[in-house]
Amino acid sequence: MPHPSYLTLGSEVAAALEAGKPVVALESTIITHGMPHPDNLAMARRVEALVRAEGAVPATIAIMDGRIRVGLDDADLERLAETGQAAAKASRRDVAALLASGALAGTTVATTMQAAAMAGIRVFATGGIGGVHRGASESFDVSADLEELGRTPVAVVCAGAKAILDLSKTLEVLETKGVPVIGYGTDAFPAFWTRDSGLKAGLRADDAADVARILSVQFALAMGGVLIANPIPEAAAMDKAEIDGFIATALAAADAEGIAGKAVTPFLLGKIVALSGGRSLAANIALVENNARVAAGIARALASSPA
Ligand code: PSU
Ligand code: MN
Repeated sequence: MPHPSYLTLGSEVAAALEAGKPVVALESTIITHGMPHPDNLAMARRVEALVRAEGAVPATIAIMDGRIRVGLDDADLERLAETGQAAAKASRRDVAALLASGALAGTTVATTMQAAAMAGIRVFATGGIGGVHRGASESFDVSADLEELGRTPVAVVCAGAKAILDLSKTLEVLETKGVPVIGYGTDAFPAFWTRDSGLKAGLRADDAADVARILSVQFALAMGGVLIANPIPEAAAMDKAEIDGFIATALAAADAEGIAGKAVTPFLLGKIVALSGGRSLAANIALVENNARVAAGIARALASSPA
């Protein structure tokens, strides 16, 4: 168990967990580094409301004032959204130093999984996970999200990995780490802004109960995380050729400006929002909302399935 003084559960989250009610973890790097203000705040609020509407309790996670906070109030969401990229982006390696300094930080998929597991939350919704970057054979840039999925028993509902990445290599590493990848209502591995990367997810589930059956076994065996790949809704999906063009332009700009390390993903996402005149942001918001709804359904199915 983590040292209790570093983990603070919101009262509603604590009560729900105590009573065995469904809870959905939500990350905060998507608020601080993934979207511009004020869209980030509207997204954070709406995602929490959608989780509630589906009968689960939202637990947005962040590092604030020397604590890992699980379950935030509206003032906390505002603080994260307004601070934006001036906040830290907390990956697993940053957690101790950020707690020691008391700095404000958004938690990535990796760190949110870690915190959710500490708190006893099994289901987590995000936009798209990090993965193997293009050119990783030279840069070695592989997201800590993949490592965390291999070792931490939390189900991550996403719209695939962000298509700025090398999706084929990302799936290879997920296989190496022993992570089941479940297409939700699809055989395909989705590509974040589009529904089909041309690659296969490997497993398929067609409803929340289907997913919960696999999760129950995975968690009973303490086998690590599970990726649930839920494609962006058809109506919100972008045109593949168009988004591929934006990605290529953004990658070239990152290269020209020498962007590296943890700055890469926020830089590329921001660039693509600008290039698309905000349309990629609208798609990103739609897919996160869709993931929140599906995650709440899975959390409900898991809470009512025999342990
Ligand atoms: N999903 C989104 N937008 C985001 C992210 C996910 O729709 O900004 C964030 C998550 O926090 C994820 C991070 O962990 O991007 C990946 O960062 P990196 O590639 O540096 O590991
Ligand atoms: Mn990286």
